[in-house]
Amino acid sequence: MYFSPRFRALAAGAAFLASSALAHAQALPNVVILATGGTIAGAGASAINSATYAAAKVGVDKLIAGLPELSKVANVKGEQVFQVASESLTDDNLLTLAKRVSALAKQGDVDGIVITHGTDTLEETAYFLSLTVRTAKPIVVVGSMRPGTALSADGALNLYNAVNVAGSKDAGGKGVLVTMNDEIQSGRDVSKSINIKTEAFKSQWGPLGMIVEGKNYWFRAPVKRHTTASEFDIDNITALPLVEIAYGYEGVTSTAIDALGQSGIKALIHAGTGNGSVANRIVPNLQKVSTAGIPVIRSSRVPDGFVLRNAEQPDDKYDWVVAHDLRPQKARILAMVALTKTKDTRELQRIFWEY
Ligand code: DAS
Repeated sequence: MYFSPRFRALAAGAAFLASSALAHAQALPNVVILATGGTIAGAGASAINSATYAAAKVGVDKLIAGLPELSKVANVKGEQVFQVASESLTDDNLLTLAKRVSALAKQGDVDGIVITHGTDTLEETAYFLSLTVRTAKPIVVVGSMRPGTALSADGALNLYNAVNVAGSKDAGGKGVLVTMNDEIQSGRDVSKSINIKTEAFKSQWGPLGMIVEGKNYWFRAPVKRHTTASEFDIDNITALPLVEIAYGYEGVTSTAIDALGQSGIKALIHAGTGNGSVANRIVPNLQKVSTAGIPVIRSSRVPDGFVLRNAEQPDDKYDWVVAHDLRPQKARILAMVALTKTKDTRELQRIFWEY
């Protein structure tokens, strides 16, 4: 078969381009994006609607197609796990998501995982994954405060940063991470602290690092147990025990505590005032919960600081557990996970010191 010099030159050029593209793809990390909904998948009626919009509208393939820069930093695949606003996620959703993350993390052709998520309960999902997914590969949870249709939307850069971090070898072994507003936060420490600004996610212990133009700058590493150092494994968890939160405030009555104590919960988080303090008139009600075999865990409604054991409340005397620096919603996540192994209050207190 005769081929003209021109044809042979074109064929050689095409082969070179194909091999270069393959080499480029092979050089890039493989990152899977698991989409669950939220504002990062939201859409508003006009560009000025930065706060009025519908969450969980845009599919993962459209999110990826709308960000061609991703293909320069990773080979990206998307999966639509859920399409909901995160305030509506359930404990069963948490189990499903974590099991999918765990399965993907075991695959040799997956280098990192990104979860796009609503910002309302992003902090709980990130902590749950950090406690239960046994992998040293980067897992990054990301959301946005504005929908992609809004002026100065933050989702695109947050997602670009998340994929960059998930594909970075130096992001491994740091627990589950959260990339919001140029910062790389610890999934354990971070909470949504402001509900109408893009600089919404804070940790009282500060971010682990920052990401600028696709480069990670690290300033600290987590010291609490997580992922491969965790004693918990999502592959061995089939259900999460029911744990609820009772809020403390001036004039509080025992109505909520009494009702929760009868509701079949397996632990009660008390979001107390100040140092996790409990109004003296409801101590007997909490003691009734404890003596019913339901561990009482003292957290605080105060965002920062940490609850001291036996400081203003006699925890040893009442056999209560303290949640340390965990906000009530985070304490609930750890309590659910811990209760899959033990309800012994001394063991629970150890777990709250270590995770
Ligand atoms: N409703 C919020 C949520 O899905 C929207 C957001 O901020 O992501 O968490």
